[in-house]
Order: sequence, then structure tokens, then C-alpha cells
Amino acid sequence: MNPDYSLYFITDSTLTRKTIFDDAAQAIAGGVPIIQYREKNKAFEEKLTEAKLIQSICANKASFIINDDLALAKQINADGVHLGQEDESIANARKTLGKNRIIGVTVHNLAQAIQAEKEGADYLAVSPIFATATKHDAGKPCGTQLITQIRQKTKIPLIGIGGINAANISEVILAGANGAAVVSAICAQKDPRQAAENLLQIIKENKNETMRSVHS
Ligand code: TZP
Ligand code: MG
Repeated sequence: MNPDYSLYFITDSTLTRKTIFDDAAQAIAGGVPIIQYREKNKAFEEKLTEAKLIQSICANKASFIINDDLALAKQINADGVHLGQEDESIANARKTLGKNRIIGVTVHNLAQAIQAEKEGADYLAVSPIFATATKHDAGKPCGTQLITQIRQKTKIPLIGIGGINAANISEVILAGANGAAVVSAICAQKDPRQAAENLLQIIKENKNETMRSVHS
């Protein structure tokens, strides 16, 4: 499986202006190729119902990843799972989901990135790039330099996460990331579809810029 990581939308039931389902549908309408269901405060059964609904919204249009909950990812046969440093081990996730499923891992430094790649992660999320109010325990911003540093030492896809918006997403791409993961820059906007389109346009322009500098 080789998903497009350019713009990775993460749902948030506490920040949405409508519903996480509406956000997912609007994000996809705006061109988002990958969506993560992230829900910290609900029981398994409720998450199961919600995740199935988002999975059906994503069907054939976007890859669908479950945050944290390996059992949920397994049960609905999601495209993959996203793990933090405190979550399930990569080995256990791989054993549970098999080789055709995506395992993403959050990393905060170069050593964690090298380790996660070695253990078989499919992509890395470098976190938090900028200050964010969305995740209270996100820690100190690492800046885009860490993306550049990790890019030089690893081969798997890299995304930036944390405080990324239309004003700074170009920096994330120019630093060498394959894409950016966002919550509020889509779901807290008046028009999430328009917000997604706008972010994707900036990503595209800056990827072209990266290609030009590589080939000149
Ligand atoms: N992991 C690290 S920062 C973050 C997560 C889930 C939240 C990112 O939210 P926002 O609104 O895009 O800053
Ligand atoms: Mg987690």
C-alpha cells in the first residue's frame, strides 16, 4: 500500500464546527487523500460506530487510519494505525494487522525516527513542528529543522504535525516532508473544503519548488 501523504486530516470531535463526519466528507471533497480517526474520550463501541462511518466516507477516495487503537483498526480492517511513542509497539501492530497495512509512528527526535524505521514503520510524523493548542501534551515545538535532519537519515515518508496552517505549511514541505497532518487548519475553519483545497494548492506549489531546486 502506497498512500498519498500530502495532506493528512485528523478528526477532532471537540474542535469540529459541525461533525467529524461532515469534516471528513468536506476534506475529501477538497482533495484530502488520507484521514485519521482520532478520538480520546469515547468507549470502544461508540468509536467502532463512528470509525465505520468515516471508513465508508473514505471508501475508494482516501486512506483511512485509526489513531492509537489497534483493536479498533483490526476490527474494521482500517488501512492502518497511527502510534505514539507511548502506544502499542510497532512489532505488535505489524503482527496484528499484517504487512499490507500502514503503521505510522509519531517521533520527536532523530533517534526515535531511526528506531521506528528500523522496526518497520511505514511513515513517520514529526511532532510538534510548531506550537499547537489542539494537543495539550504535544511538548516543545521542534521546528522544521528536525524534518530536514530526519529526511537525511531515513527513507520512509515523513509528515510534519502540530500547528501547521496555510501560513506555515510551505516551510514544512520545503524542509523535506512528504506532507503535513492538520486538525484545526481544516476542522476549525468556516469552510473545511475550501481550507483543504487551499492547503493542497500550497503543498503542490512548494513540491514543485523542491523539485526545481533538486534538478537545478
Ligand atoms: N499530535 C501532535 S500535535 C497534534 C497531534 C494530534 C495536534 C495537531 O493539531 P493542529 O490543530 O493541526 O495543530
Ligand atoms: Mg497515540
